[in-house]
Amino acid sequence: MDALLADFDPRTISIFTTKNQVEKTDNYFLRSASDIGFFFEEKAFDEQGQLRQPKELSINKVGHALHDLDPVFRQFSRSPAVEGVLRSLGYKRPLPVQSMYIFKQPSIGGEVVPHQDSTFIHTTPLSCVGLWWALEDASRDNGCLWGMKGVHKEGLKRRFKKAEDGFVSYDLPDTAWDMTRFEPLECEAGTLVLLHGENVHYSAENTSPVSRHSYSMHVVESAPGTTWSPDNWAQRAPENPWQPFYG
Ligand SMILES: O=C(O)CCC(=O)C(=O)O
Repeated sequence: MDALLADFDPRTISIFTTKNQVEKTDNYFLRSASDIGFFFEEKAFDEQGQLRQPKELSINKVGHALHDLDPVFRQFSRSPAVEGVLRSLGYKRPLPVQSMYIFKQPSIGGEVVPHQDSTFIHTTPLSCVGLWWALEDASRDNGCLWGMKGVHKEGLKRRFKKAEDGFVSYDLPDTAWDMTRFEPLECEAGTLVLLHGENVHYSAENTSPVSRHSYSMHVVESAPGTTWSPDNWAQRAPENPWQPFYG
């Protein structure tokens, strides 16, 4: 990631926030499904629109095709150990559809609001699983994940869909989640957290002086009988087709 950031020209700016995804037609965001895009923290800029600090401390996340396009991330994401996890979960032809390196920068790391991954990564029938690796210790102080036990049995609440004109939006308003049901998923660097696609999770703002880097990859079933929804925001460019693990 250090090497990718060193090569990145911060003049190609896009800000990432899960709060403003409604009705977004940001082509940079949509293209990142087939590419490696760089997204800045909302609080990274001053009133003149200039970065307050070096780009390395201003990026919110990098995604969403690291697992296919970057040799280092590809090797890790498609390693026998990861394949073994997916086999053990019963996937017949697992397809990694997106990957993200999230920085949770010290002091300015933005929140990720409560969501179900299947809202964004939809198949029929539902099949998404999130693999989330703590690259640094994650605690309540620096913005660890928070999950809700048992909520994956309560169904998918809404979808984030792309219309034919390229507009992406939620089909229903957000659920008023009972915040007292969330539990912190504090963990040490190196921990893998598996997130059922209908689990609801979030991470708070990082106001501490310590970063919380993580890498996550979302995988769906692609064996016959399961279909990738054509109105998902993430669709692949013809020159970079989906690449399942095996099967
Ligand atoms: O790393 C985070 O803060 C959020 C990650 C997340 O929501 C996900 O990987 O689905």
